[in-house]
Amino acid sequence: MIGTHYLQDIKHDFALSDACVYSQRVMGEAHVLNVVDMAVRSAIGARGPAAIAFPIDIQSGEAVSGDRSIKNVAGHSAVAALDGRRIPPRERIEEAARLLSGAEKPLIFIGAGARGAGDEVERAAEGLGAQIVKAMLGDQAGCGSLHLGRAVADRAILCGDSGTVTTWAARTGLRRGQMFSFSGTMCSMTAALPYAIGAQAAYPDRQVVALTGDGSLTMMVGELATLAQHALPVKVVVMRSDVLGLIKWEQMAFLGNPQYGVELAPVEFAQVTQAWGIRGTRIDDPARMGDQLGEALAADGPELIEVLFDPHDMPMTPTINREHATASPGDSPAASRMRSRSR
Ligand SMILES: Cc1ncc(C[n+]2csc(CCOP(=O)(O)OP(=O)(O)O)c2C)c(N)n1
Ligand SMILES: [Mg+2]
Repeated sequence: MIGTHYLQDIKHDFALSDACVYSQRVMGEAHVLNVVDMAVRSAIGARGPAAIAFPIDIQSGEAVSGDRSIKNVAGHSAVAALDGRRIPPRERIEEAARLLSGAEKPLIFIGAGARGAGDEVERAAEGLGAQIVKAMLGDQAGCGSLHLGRAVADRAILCGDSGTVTTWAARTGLRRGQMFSFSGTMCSMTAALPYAIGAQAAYPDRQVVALTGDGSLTMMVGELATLAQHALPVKVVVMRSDVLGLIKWEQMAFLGNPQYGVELAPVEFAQVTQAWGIRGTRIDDPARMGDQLGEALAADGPELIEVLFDPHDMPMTPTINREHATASPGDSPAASRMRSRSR
């Protein structure tokens, strides 16, 4: 019924193509095997989502026993996953080495490309006497050069979200052995909880923490039901500001306007989750934050930890002075961002 204005008739492969590393529609039974192989290899090789649109008539067919296209040589498709590494040409490496060894104040800026190469990055930094600066996804490199969230477990997996919450998450700091991810390229809101669900399913023995905003959690609140349904012990920390904070600051700082249309109706998230049997903790007093956080993170099952934030606190100052640049993450814990609203 594709192309006939039938119910729910859209070009799924087109709709998903920008968001996926591979998106194809199956065109017949003989097409299935190769498309599935390519989708799996693309997802693994390019580390992104792959989508296959299956027209309903083909869903009930026989995939492998269908006639082969005469162009489709038997056995030319495979699912072998190779650990593909891109290695720059030798002359580029030598050029980089020349540049770095001549540098007076070398600085290494790493992103997700350094994933799994923490040891090598640290060795290079030591040899050069260089500082390491990490982009948000550079924390995947796992090198322990920065300060870390004290409350989370040694091998915790943190999943961040988009908003001013990203800037607070960036200041958490991680220890070696911990993992971090967020929607780094798409910068999509509502990533933290789905990422955390995936992480907890893949690593049932590790502590998984989702760091999200009240705007994001409002949009993905149904995913809390997934935690309850699958008894996934994810700890969801929601930074509650009653506002789409990042947009508010963009309106004021970039556009020079007063804030408009960004306020959220206040929601007591710690109460909402109790309907699913998920325990909720409300943190509104900086003095008790450490204890409450420790207790909630140590609990066995899923937890919702609602932290009240000052909606007027800027995610970044307009200028950076020496004090800002040298402050350690420990000097600006989330607690200092919190306004006591326990009135
Ligand atoms: C799916 C999606 N919709 C909209 C945006 C634009 N956007 C970026 S941050 C943000 C507000 C986030 O609000 P909240 O979750 O409350 O976090 P806060 O900024 O207040 O910390 C919006 C609307 C986006 N990045 N992704
Ligand atoms: Mg908010």
